[in-house]
Amino acid sequence: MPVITPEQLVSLQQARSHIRNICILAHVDHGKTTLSDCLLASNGIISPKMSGKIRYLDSREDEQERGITMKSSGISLLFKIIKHITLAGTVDDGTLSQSKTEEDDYLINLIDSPGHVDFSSEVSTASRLCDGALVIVDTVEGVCTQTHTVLKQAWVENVRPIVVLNKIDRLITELKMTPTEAYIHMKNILEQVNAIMAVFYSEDLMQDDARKFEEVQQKNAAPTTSKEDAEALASGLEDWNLEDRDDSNIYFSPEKGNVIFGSAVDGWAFRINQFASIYANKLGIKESLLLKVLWGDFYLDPKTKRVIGYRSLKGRSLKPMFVQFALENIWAVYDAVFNQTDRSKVEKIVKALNLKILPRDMRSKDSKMLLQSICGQWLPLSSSVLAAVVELLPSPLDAQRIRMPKILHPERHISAGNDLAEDADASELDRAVYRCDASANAPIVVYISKMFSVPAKDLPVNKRVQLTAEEMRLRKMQTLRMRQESEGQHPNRSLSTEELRLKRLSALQLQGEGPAPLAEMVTAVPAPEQPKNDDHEHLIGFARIYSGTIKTGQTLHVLGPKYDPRFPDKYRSEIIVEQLYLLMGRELQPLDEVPAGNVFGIGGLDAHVLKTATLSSTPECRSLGGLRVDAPIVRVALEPKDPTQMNQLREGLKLLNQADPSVEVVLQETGEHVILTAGELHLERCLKDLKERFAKIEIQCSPPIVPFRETISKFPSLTATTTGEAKDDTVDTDDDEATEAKPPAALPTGSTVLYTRNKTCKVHVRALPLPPNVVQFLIKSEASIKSVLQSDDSGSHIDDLLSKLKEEFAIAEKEGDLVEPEKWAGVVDRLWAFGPKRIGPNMLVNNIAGYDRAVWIRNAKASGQYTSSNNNELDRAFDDDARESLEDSEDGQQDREGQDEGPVDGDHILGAKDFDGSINTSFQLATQVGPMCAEPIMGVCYFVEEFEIDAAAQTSKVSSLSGQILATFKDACKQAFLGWSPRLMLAMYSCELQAPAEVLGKVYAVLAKRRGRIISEEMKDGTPFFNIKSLLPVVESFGFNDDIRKRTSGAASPQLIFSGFEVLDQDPYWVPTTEEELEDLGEKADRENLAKKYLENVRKRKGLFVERKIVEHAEKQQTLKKK
Ligand SMILES: Nc1nc2c(ncn2[C@@H]2O[C@H](COP(=O)(O)OP(=O)(O)OP(=O)(O)O)[C@@H](O)[C@H]2O)c(=O)[nH]1
Ligand SMILES: [Mg+2]
Repeated sequence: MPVITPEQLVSLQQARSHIRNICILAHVDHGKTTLSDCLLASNGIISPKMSGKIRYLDSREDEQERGITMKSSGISLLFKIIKHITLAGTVDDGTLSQSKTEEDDYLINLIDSPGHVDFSSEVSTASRLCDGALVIVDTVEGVCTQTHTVLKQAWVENVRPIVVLNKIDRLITELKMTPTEAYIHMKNILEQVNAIMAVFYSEDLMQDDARKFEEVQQKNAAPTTSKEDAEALASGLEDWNLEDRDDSNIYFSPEKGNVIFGSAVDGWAFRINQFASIYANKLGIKESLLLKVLWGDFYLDPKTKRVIGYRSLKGRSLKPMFVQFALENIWAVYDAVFNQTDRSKVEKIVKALNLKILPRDMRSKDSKMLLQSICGQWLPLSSSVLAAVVELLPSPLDAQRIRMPKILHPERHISAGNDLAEDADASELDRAVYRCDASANAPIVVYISKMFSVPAKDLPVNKRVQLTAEEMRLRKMQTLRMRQESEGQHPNRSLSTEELRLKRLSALQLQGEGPAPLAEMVTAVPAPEQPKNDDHEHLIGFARIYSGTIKTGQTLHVLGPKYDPRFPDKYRSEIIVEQLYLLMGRELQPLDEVPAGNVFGIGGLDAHVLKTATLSSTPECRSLGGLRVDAPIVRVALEPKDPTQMNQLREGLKLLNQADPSVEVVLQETGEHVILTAGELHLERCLKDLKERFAKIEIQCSPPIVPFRETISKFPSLTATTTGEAKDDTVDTDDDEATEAKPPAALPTGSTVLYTRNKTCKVHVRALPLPPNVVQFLIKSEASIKSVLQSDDSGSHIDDLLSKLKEEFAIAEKEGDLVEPEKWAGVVDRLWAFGPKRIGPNMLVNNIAGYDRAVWIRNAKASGQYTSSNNNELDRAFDDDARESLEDSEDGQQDREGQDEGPVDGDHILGAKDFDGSINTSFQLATQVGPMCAEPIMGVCYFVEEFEIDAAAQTSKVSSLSGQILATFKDACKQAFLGWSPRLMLAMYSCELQAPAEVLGKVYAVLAKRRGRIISEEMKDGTPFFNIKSLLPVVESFGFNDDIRKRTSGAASPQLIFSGFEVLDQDPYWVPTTEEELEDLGEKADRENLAKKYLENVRKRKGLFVERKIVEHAEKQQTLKKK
């Protein structure tokens, strides 16, 4: 296998039409890294014998140990296509047609991504940089959750996919399917994949239609000037209704070439065109026609030698052509090879296929090896896959025209077929990006999708490089000479001219080095500025250049994800490009420049880029936006084992935060360092990185901290019939600020009346549970609520959101989900705020007689207090548990919205209007820190029924009262909450796993032990596997994966995906009261009360009061002692 040199690759970087940027996507363990091994072997990076075994791109130790990829990594490959070109000629004029061959080189920038859900952010970063994707589906497991996710990712990012049906060998050897069964099985899988694509397509279509309808309506609303206008409009309406949209290009079908069949581990793969070209001559059928019938229910009539369809079968048992001509051949090879006793069949096959198999391989007892060498020659995987890539996936020149408008201008709608690269209205910069312009004067636009860390010793400047033969000869002579001199041999002998020349040359080479050992084959090339600390970590940006040519020494602007060209001073810095690299898997190859359209690595950005960034030669460039990363769910607190090493930990955390797209590092108010990770495996990787690379210290890690939510049920509280009884057990917050009103018992459930400490102000709050559909709607709408809060003019968006909310309440009323239905009439029109963090799933509603406030944020807008910027500050104040990020710890200041600090003028009567902001703030605080165990509240609506200020207090300053009101109101919310029977909500994972029937019992046992709930159980067609979907509380999930693997001896491996919060229907404050209950469950019933157990654990962790009997059965212990 010829080794491809980096120089060959670099020279191809200029040929933009010959570049393909692709990533490999799939569900976990479907064979991505194994497949990339085969592609690497074709470039001589690894030996073909090792391909599929070493998983070269899994370069981390833990990746190799566990067999799971944990990061995406890039590598550049070269692919040669030899084209046979038939030169035109006619028989008439005497010139016969001739053919010649032409070689074409392609540069493939390949990114292998992880399939485990914990690392799904790595998939986002990979697909952002690529134009095409190989989506691998394991034919045994079929379409899995992550298959769906990666197809969606490719769809959203406009990345063109090719499907690879992998592990076909398992259908033959493990599942013992016949070729026909395998064909039906694979047909099913393809249908499933296409059904997913159809859903994406129709979703987009519906959105498109809705948008067009809106546009037409808006035009309609504008007064039309002429009859023609009106007609044009009407025809426009008809147009989009009748528009015939072609969706055929989105589906996968072998005849189109976008489906590859193969086995990565055995190194073979094919597309049906390969068999079409083999059989076209033999069958006397045109290749193009054969291509159309080689997949699907088409049969070759043995009598007529004609292709017939299913209907013409007329009961005959013919096999589909795909089975007869493709699969049966492969099955025959497997049969022959695994038949150890009779090797003659193999010899026959080898001869028929005209392959050259080494006699050593032929004689080998290792059938797998023989199989690999036969199949690898007959249907080499790399050629089939890379030919499909080159043929079907777009070059950056084509892809950027389609992909970049959406990435540069996500807010605009760009209709298909509009070529913006030639659009005169587009800016020069935009056009350069769409055209992938690499010319020297084109503006430079580079996107960095993630930062990854490389130990300093692995950087090319510090790498040991191979010496050439000449260099080695020189060195050898030099050493010999030195030895001779030192031994005093022939000290006075004069040197020959040749020896002198060599001596001079080698002295130049070995400047500053002592005598080197004779046998040394490699040497370190001294770097111009070698880092002093060799075990340092360097961060390299994983980047793609969309326009211009980036060169070392250039000065570029670094634009943060929030950068806006209208404010060029914010989120922008400048750098001088220091190092550029060709990504070669485990290695980096230094480059001087990279032209547009390439994926590459860039160093020296540590101080400028956190996770993603855009680099440009002009500040007019827009930021190419951050990536959507799912919120991490598993959090742990960390501390160094040796307390004096706190600084190292902080530095390490900073590096980790930068180098991992989905980890979040926070410094809590308590001073604790907390990291949030996507799952248990991700956490493990982060800890390993911290200990071994980033902080290099021993670290102690708390048990995982799982989030809970607090909510209320439809039933009155069991323990607190009057307000405040459960107080002792609740979170203690500024209680002394409030005093209770006298007759609380007369009020309906969930009501609280409190006075401020100086008795001048009365607040009356009532809490009611929100109906479930409204809660779900508020959770779903979080992003849109946030965008309304952040934008300055969003009139129509506010209306839109509120009308949808009204619809949800109407649905809840119809379904009978409202507690006290009469209470909810017109509730949306009196909406005050959402909370916590102003976007959460709880509502504050104004029921104060005489206080007319405009709905939601309209009120603040009307009174001029509201700007999106002050809102941002408030947002930050409540951002994730009021914690601060390590980077900008000074930003965590709390801000009270719209407070009027001035004195009150003479005739102004103080009322709710003056304390609108305080009340909102205390609602935010009350919902952020619930009364049960200080976790956020979910699904509660607080009605402010009364708010009165005494005549005596009318002369006070607003500022002096607002503190007391804030505390009292917060307390009132808390007590109103406890008027209902409270519930904990558990974070849930949805868990999907496949398991063979014989281990099902064990799987269920593990699930049951961990309080999982089975949702569905289906047998996978044609396989002995069951697909089990279940829900599992996150709090019970730690160690679940290992547990399942151990109990089933590795037969089942689950995927856990966070699916939201679910009510645990148990009152944690419930205690047995009747005699029977007392007898059965004991005085406290704590063993039965799971909610109580969870609650107490959280309270204990947070240092809150937990009622405990420390010594139980003390007498018994005494008696034992006496014995
Ligand atoms: N029988 C068979 N096994 C395969 C094939 N391809 C991959 N495997 C095996 O499947 C397992 C997983 O392969 P990987 O290449 O690590 O899978 P992956 O998709 O990279 O996995 P992640 O990166 O962790 O998501 C390994 O044990 C491979 O040997 C195949 O074609 N046939
Ligand atoms: Mg992998």
